Amino acid sequence: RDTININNRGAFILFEGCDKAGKSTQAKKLFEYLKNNGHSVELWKFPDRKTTIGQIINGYLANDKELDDKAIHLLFSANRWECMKDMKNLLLSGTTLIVDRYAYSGVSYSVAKGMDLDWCCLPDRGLLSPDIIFFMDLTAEAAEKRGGFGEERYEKKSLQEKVRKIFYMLKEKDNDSDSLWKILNANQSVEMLHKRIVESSLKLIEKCHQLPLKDD
Ligand code: DGP
Ligand code: NA
Ligand code: NA
Repeated sequence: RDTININNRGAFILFEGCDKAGKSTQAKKLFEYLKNNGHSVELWKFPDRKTTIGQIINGYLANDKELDDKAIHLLFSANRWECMKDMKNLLLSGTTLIVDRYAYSGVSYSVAKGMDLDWCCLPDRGLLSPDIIFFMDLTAEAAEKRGGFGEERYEKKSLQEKVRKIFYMLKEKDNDSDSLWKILNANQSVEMLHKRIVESSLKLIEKCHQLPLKDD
């Protein structure tokens, strides 16, 4: 594991979970909170549909385009890789990054389709590691009640159930000694969740100032 020693770096805060779990809502609320309290902070989202690669991904998710499972998996990963340099520079310059989905979604959705776990993990090896993962946990039944799933490719109850199981598998696979994963019951009020997320994030940001940045 390579490490870069730096003082006063920003924290890499990740939100993960199934569709409809409330990741984007909480990521945005945390962003606003930190910004309003004088922190240097940016909000990022994957897939980043604005890049050339992101536009292909968008077409695939909208069911406009069919792509080989392995090809689309690699494109999702490439969409993260193309941002690494900018993310690293921001973190090293002291900016905290709040990221809405990342490599854990990358692996979970592909493995849920029936792809091999080890093969799926490989392309993301070496990406920057998050300092904390807020896993917004919601059952597929509860997700469906939130106005139902939309038209996009993966928004189906049976697939979401598998995705959720694989997220838990990835948590087990991470030897979680420094409690990277925070499992949050997403079936509670937006404000309760926000309060808890702010508390953990403030502690983390303080701690990260003295920690090296990890890429594994
Ligand atoms: P979102 O914009 O967060 O609603 O995500 C779009 C959909 O794409 C959602 O169903 C989750 C899925 N997704 C996100 N990242 C990846 C990835 O890296 N690989 C795969 N296969 N699916 C992903
Ligand atoms: Na979605
Ligand atoms: Na979202």
